[in-house]
Amino acid sequence: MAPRALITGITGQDGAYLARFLLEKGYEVHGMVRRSSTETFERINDLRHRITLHQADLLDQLSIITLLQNVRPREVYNLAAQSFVPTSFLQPLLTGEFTALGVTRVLEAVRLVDPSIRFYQASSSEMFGKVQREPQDEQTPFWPRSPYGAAKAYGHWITVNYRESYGIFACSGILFNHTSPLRGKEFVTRKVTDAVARIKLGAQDKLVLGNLEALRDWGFAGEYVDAMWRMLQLDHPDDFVIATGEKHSVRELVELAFAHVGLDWRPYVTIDPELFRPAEINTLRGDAGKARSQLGWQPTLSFADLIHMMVDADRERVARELAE
Ligand code: NAP
Ligand code: G4F
Repeated sequence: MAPRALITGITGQDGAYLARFLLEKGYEVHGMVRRSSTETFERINDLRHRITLHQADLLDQLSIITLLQNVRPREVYNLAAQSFVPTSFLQPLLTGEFTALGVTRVLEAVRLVDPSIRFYQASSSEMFGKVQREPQDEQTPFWPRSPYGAAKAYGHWITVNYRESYGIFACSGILFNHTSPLRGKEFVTRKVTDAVARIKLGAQDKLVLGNLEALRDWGFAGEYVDAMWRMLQLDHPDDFVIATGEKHSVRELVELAFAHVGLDWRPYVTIDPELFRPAEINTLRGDAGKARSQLGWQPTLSFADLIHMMVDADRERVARELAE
């Protein structure tokens, strides 16, 4: 019988890649979606006939319990969250409800319905915040710099706590920034590649950004979902940093994306101090040595190839939209 997995956040970037990855591995894939007045599900539209979607919400404990009772999955991947850092400063309480307490609600459902379920928590390098060591690994202390980072730190520790208290097979993947052509357009990588495509095709004339000096460790989402799955196949649950080990600035990202279409970025980019954050994370770079040795996982796509792939995908899409 095909193993059965449930993905919360299946409509997001990682959910869409993970659903494809698990289908290829022969899984029966179920996804949790929240009610909306307009159902677009644009990242998973091509998969709709191969997956089963169920309505539930991270805010509603009973809906998650009922979902697990109906689906009875072997693996649960908890990817759902309010994941945009600037929004977490504007809506800190809602972010705490979704991104922190939402984890406890899913873990409580696992504990009550079937404690043998294998559980993956989408933790984040945002927990390292004001970094205490470079590069960051599983032993590096956390110092979150946003309500989102603080909520993820809670989600991480409650996952460890359910493992230690109730023996639940619960893993926390501490993933550094990962992106793709399916990335939300509010995040800086996709904001830049979408703008470059539109500028090249004459549909936009400037790009307004915040802090160009921030450094991030960016990988490809399509490769990172493989690491999530590998964690749940271990003999014993554990926590892993997933990263490339390289860091690049937002400025480098911008230069690279514009150069790929033969443009100099300087005439197009302006800086708006409103886009700076109340507290910034200046630098992040992960050490995924433990994942390499214990999961056999390592990233292969270079930063330049990743950004070029995203610019190419946005150029194709924008050209199609302009032709319609
Ligand atoms: P994303 O594209 O923003 O997707 C977030 C998902 O969560 C969406 O499917 C969203 O549904 C769902 N969601 C939000 N609130 C919900 C609620 N109350 N009930 C049910 N579902 C809800 O995020 P992503 O980039 O795929 O990231 C996946 C996870 O990894 C997130 O937890 C994120 O915080 C974490 N993470 C991401 C990165 C990264 O660089 N991408 C790095 C580290 C950790 P709607 O479509 O309805 O909005
Ligand atoms: O793309 P970003 O918004 O991603 P950020 O804040 O690093 O968070 C992402 O990665 C985390 C993993 O570390 C995830 F947990 C989280 O869910 C999310 O996926 O911003 C990256 C950097 C920041 O330093 C920001 O200040 O880019 C800088 N930046 C400069 N101009 C900008 C902009 N960010 C955005 N979103 N928009 C700008 O115009």
